[in-house]
Amino acid sequence: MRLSRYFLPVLKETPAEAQIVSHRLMLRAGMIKQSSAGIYSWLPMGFKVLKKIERIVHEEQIRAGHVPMLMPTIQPADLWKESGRYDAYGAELLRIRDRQDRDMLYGPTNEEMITDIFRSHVASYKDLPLTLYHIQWKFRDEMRPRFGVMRGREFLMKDGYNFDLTKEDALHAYNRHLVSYLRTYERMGLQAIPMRADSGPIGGDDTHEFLVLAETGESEVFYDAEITDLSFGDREVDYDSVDECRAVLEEFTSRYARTDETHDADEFAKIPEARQRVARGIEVGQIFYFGTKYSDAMGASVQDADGNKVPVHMGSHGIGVSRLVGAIIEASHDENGIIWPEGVTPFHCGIVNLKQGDAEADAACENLYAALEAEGLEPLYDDRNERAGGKFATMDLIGLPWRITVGPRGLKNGVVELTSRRTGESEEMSPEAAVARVAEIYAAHKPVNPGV
Ligand code: 5CA
Repeated sequence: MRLSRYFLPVLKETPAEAQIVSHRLMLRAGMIKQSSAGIYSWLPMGFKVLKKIERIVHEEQIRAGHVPMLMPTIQPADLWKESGRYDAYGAELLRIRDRQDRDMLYGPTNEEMITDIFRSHVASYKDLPLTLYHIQWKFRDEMRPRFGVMRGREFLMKDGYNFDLTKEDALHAYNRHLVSYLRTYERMGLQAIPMRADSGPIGGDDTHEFLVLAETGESEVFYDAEITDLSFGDREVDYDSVDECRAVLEEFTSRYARTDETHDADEFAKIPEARQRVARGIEVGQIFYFGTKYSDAMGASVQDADGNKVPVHMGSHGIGVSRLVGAIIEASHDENGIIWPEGVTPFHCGIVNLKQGDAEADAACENLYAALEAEGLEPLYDDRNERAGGKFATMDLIGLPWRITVGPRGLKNGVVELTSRRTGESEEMSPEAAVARVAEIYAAHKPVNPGV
């Protein structure tokens, strides 16, 4: 993409309404525009990051054996009356009436709808286990939408639902989700810690939230410092193996780590004092096992091997896709702007032309652009007639992890400059070497297809 043809409405001033750094940077970098409280348009660069996150979520869900689909945003109220949540959910549920006077709602989550789909089409234990998921916009009429996309009213969520014959099978689905989530967040450059939480309006006894530690997080968390030494890395886990998934769950959940909702001061006190941590975190996902809550209420059962009709055991599992954009920025920025992890960066590499209009500099930039594209990478070329200082400031603000700077002086010696946004370190090398280096860096983050 050439910046002169893109739509990147960066702001010079820091917007007064934004209280936390990710919200400020998303506005300043021209990623989002508020349309009304807690509802945003995703401008081109914000949209690109959102799609990259979505793509990683899809890839890891499919790797875990979960099946993608799409349910509508608007749901009939009747389904929610069946489960009892139409009244129980409270004011966060946006109730709508259509022209036929039918009660509808904008879905805040999809347990009822997926249970309805399941009961209409599945009748035998032979069709289990099954996990269906979608990535769809949700609406919750939050009392206090704030912090930009962090607590929106309209937000994008991955929500998945497992259907199993027995509690043991459903607990395996729970563990499998935990493993796949660890892998998902790791690919986004995040450490997200599973913590014992409260299940709220979704219901059930077993639930973990995944929290990214950040001072601006909305949740207060209590944990054993040893937990931050754990890293999932790029290990391969056999998702069909009950033992392998359980081993990962035990490794990542055996130490004390809880949100304030489930915090137990006596248990916490048993941790050696030097390891006790009280901090704040951003909830980027949550997994639930709620047994037969919805299948009992809505008659979702299958025939078991003996011919008995039994209700299915279920769980639901969410990832805050749009919230993750903010969470990643909270975890990765400096005073000059965003620092995207390679896995989610909107463009792989910036190209800054120090002397636009200089025949040699222009040609070198065009060649770099073509060579990066030939490697399957997406460069963002700042080809505007602007001063170098302004171009650098924009690149730092929008946070591409790598930048190649091209100027007449370097070109005389056959070199360009490759700069890391994270460390600020620069190295001179030939244009070919710079392209090869950038391609090598991204080999571990194989370029992601836009869209699904
Ligand atoms: N049905 C279950 C799991 S599919 C569910 O709705 N879980 S949830 O309520 O925990 O939401 C899943 C994730 O969506 C949360 O972990 C959080 O990351 C994200 N989320 C929830 N509310 C908001 C909001 N108002 N704005 C942005 N993201 C949100």
